[in-house]
Amino acid sequence: MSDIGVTVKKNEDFSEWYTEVILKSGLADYAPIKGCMIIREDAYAMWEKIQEVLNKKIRETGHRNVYFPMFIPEGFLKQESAHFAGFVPEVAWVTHGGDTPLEEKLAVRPTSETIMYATFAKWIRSWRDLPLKINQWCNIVRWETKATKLFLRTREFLWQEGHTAHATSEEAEKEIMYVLSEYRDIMENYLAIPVLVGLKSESEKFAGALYTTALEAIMPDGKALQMGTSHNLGQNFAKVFDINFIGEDEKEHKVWQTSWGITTRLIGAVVMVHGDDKGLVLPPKIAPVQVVIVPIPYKGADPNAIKSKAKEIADKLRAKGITVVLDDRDEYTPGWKFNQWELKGVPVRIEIGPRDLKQQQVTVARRDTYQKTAVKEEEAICAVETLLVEIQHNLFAKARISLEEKTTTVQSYHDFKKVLTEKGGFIKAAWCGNSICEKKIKDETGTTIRVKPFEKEEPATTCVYCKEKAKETVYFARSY
Ligand code: 86X
Repeated sequence: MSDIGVTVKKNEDFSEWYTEVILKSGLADYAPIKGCMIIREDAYAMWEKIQEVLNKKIRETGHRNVYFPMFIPEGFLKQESAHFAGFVPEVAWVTHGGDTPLEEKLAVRPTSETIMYATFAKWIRSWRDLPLKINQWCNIVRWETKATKLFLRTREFLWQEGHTAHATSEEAEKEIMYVLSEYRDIMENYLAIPVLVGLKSESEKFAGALYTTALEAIMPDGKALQMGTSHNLGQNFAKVFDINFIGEDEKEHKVWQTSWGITTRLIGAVVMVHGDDKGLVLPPKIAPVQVVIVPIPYKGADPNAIKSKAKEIADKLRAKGITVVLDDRDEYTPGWKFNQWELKGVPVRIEIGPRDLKQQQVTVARRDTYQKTAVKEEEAICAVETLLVEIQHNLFAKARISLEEKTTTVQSYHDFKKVLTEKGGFIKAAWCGNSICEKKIKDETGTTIRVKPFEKEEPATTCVYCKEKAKETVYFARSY
């Protein structure tokens, strides 16, 4: 048991637990390059599920997938120096082809605005070419200098980047809100992770944007995690890259743009939020395996009777579109298999033993609560379908309670700091809107404004820091 199962308790050393769960469940492995990781089969399957869901949504609304080169000529990034200056230390460069130095060095894309928007300028001529709505699934390289962490911060990661150009500001705004709501649907109804949605403050927004919106979740250690972002770029890039169109009014205009993205860090969030001391706990809607069937053989009886019953049930579940593994390997004991599939977070386990066979029933165990029930064979398929839905809901409900527990409203800076040391999480406080206060709070506590919620609640009172009149209520937190 010792080195197969998880040895660290989630609430004793969260960070160690996280790494151990990922490595032992086989989601990922370290790569022989510092700061890089190997995304293994099960994690990649989850990423494909996220792709499938988002692709379906955005295709229905007229977005198309594309692929741009991963190499960006230095000149492109320089054109846009105002926004990229701060990022330069993170850029990885290709300088040689074989032994020959390149005439112009090439950045390995840290994001694709510049190469895409230089091309938009060529593609867009008239209002008839708008809106232009594209999306790219690709890898991204950012040469992190901070400590890396599996899924959350690696020097290479996978993402999607959506980029749109519109004739009007209103259309761009609609796009941003549309993307946010679809992201939210994925996070809450697929990953079962509740999020706060709102605006970033001026100092936290993407420098190239008019404003940045984001979805933020809270992790069990009280740190916030940005789950996705959607920017209103206004005409900032249109000005730099000359993305102009002739309008219906026959005059020349600049386009209005948006960009938005989610990354493989979402998988890290799923591990953190739902996992337990035995390993992963995967929401059924993104689990690569939703049901595992473990036949329990017994001495002195026909193992084939159990195996063929197991096969029959597996086929019936598969016919309902459920992903099933029938683990009838003889070289492992049932107990070993239970541990292994629990480690991998499979939502439902079906056991079929001699007693079950005799009584025409199966034993159903759920991963989220460890509850085990005997179910009549003829009701088994329906019961499992219902159970998968229930587990999905239960995981979300638990995560929502955790978000609520980890959100504290404070009136004073004294309470702010007290809450931060005692439990962390989101700290909801009134703020004057001044970036000087924001900066002081950041320097003194390590927290940043994660989000300024769209839904404005109670009228704000006085700023938690300077005690001047407050402009709004915002959420602070330490973050990944
Ligand atoms: C900001 C902005 C935006 C499309 C998204 O957030 C969603 C998808 N892009 C990305 N950003 C950078 O622009 C950036 C640029 C360079 Cl050169 C870099 F090295 C790192 C960066 N990180 C973030």
